[in-house]
Amino acid sequence: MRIDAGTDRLMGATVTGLHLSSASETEVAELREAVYSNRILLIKDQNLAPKELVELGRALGTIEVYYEPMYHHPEHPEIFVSGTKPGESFEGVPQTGKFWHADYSFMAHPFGITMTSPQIVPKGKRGTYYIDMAKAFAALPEDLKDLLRGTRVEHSPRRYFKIRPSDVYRPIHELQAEIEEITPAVFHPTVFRHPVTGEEILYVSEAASFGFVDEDGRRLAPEILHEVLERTGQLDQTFTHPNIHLQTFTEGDLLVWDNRALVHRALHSPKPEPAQSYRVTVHDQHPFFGAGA
Ligand code: 7UC
Ligand code: FE
Repeated sequence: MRIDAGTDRLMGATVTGLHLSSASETEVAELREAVYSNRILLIKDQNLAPKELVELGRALGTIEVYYEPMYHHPEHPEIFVSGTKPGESFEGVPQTGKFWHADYSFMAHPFGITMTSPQIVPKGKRGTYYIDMAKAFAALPEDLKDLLRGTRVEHSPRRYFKIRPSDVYRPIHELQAEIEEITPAVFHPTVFRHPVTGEEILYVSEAASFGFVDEDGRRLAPEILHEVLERTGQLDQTFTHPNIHLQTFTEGDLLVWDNRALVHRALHSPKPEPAQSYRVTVHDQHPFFGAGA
């Protein structure tokens, strides 16, 4: 197995020569370590069957099954299906994650690792954008960093919750109330220590964050959230902000990333081309929010 830190100045490493079925414990330990030090691993030539993807998830930690069954693979609920494969008997949810977010940040217990296995990659523009929120935090002005440390940030899925087929003809207020009941807003530390790398992570995303609360429970001005999103690159509609990394991939690859340090945003083909990916998400051995949170 080889792990080559990429030439991209921002993040990512490419892994070649990994044979999962015969991988040694040392190799698996090396892989785990590499996820945190490189943020993203693009593992080549895997072509994992759904069952193998689930097994890998179990080998890495505890799989989190997505709370909304609409996304589940019919035979393997551990797999979240984005998009549809023509000719398949089930349909995945199209256009998922087309907004800056960290997976499950709106839950009380987010997971540390996200893996995706692209099944169909369209010929047109496709990939995933990432921003490293440790680097983004480090680059903020000192007074803004100080203002954010010790505050909490409100996270909720309410803005991007997808209408399900079963929601047709339901009054919108009923659905809104249901979202607040099933996934009530959570207040996470705005800045926490990464339990492995020790870096300070800014846990803020355009999709899920709804403002900051100080130690006395007072709301900070909404302009501060806007400034944080702007400075980190999450409001850049051109995706040319220096913090933004575009990760591309092909069929057969397996993408594994650090869901603590990164926010991501799917880039879906503007043309209605078939696209599909499988996702498995895993709680690793470390507390999500490291010390100092
Ligand atoms: O349909 C979607 O884009 C699903 C999205 C709201 N999930 C984000 C998550 O945290 O896993
Ligand atoms: Fe996501």
